[in-house]
Amino acid sequence: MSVSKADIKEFAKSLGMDLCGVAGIDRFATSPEGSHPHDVLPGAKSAIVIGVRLLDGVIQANFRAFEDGKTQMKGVYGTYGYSIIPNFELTYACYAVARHIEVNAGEVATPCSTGPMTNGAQISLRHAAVAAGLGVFGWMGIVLTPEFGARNRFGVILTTLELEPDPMYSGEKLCNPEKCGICTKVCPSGALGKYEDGNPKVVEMGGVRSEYCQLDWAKCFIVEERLTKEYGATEDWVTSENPTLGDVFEAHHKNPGDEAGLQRISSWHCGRCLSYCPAGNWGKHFKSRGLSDGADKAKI
Ligand code: B12
Ligand code: SF4
Ligand code: SF4
Repeated sequence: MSVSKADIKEFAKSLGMDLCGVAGIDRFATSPEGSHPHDVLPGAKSAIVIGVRLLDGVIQANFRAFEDGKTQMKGVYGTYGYSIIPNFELTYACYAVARHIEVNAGEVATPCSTGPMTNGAQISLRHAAVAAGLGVFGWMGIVLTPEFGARNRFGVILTTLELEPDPMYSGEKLCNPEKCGICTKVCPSGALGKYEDGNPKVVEMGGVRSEYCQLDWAKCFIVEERLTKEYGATEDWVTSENPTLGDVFEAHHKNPGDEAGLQRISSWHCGRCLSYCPAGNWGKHFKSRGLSDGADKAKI
């Protein structure tokens, strides 16, 4: 039996996926060595990207924490918006799609890791989502879709099955960093550069040039993993003012485990950039329903 792109999209939908797109491997021509799809699956001809939206009811839990000080609400985001449900949903769906292809088309299909708790990053899922036409890089560096703004998570299946690629995204402009900059403003640790400071990352894929800010990983990690007292730790596990990734990894090992549920260290303490990004009709989803007073009300 052959398997078409339409079959795969229908199948992904039946698994609860909100988004599905296909990229040809030529769109990854500028990938750095080691993170090209052929480094993961030699002979891959297509990258299938699936995505789930994050529920409004889950994102609003972040607003209760950021705007009302109800920090226990972060568990809702952690479980249903970050490390547990979206990752496992995507992990199972990647596996099911890969299995569907191997069983029905007789081609090889490799499901990639989806994020926290699923061990490693074989390729950049953000780049793959853009290459599959699902959206664009927002200034904050993650992918915005017209349907859900930044509030998506992605998974990738690489396959030797040749599928017709979807066009690159060419719809309404989703990010205007020169006018917006909300992600940079709400980031508590200054991990996201300002548009006016220049020096963005530049990527060319499928004939489309994208720019996004240089993320300071170490500064984001410090907040996400609560590595200083300022962000809720019992100790300053990181003491340097300009920490390196090495400082952060060392701190990560020193930091004793907390009430992290299935993880040793809970890693969902932030997500402000994703939650307040206005793309994907943020006002209609949150402001007009009285769920958020907006980024200006977010306390650090
Ligand atoms: C590690 C990681 C982090 C790290 C580093 C983030 C980063 N931007 O790299 C930290 C902890 C800081 C982080 C934070 C968050 N993350 Co995160 N993270 C990841 C993870 C697991 C790996 C990212 C990775 O590969 N980094 C490797 C380094 C070296 O990345 P890099 O500097 O960009 O360089 C690589 C690529 O850029 C690539 N590359 C460079 N040029 C080119 C050109 C081409 C053509 C191609 C193809 C590739 C390519 O090659 C480099 C080497 O691999 C991905 C899942 C995944 N597998 O992609 C999720 C992922 C990026 N995270 C995600 C999310 C949602 C978040 C948070 C919002 C979480 C939160 N707190 O709520 C924040 C957002 C912070 C931000 N504004 O970026 C989502 C983004 C979804 C989306 N809408 O796009 C992802 C895709 C997970 C998922 N399953 O959906 N994250
Ligand atoms: S997740 Fe938080 S700390 Fe990390 S970049 Fe976004 S706003 Fe900044
Ligand atoms: S918050 Fe504004 S500048 Fe940042 S990614 Fe979203 S739309 Fe772009």
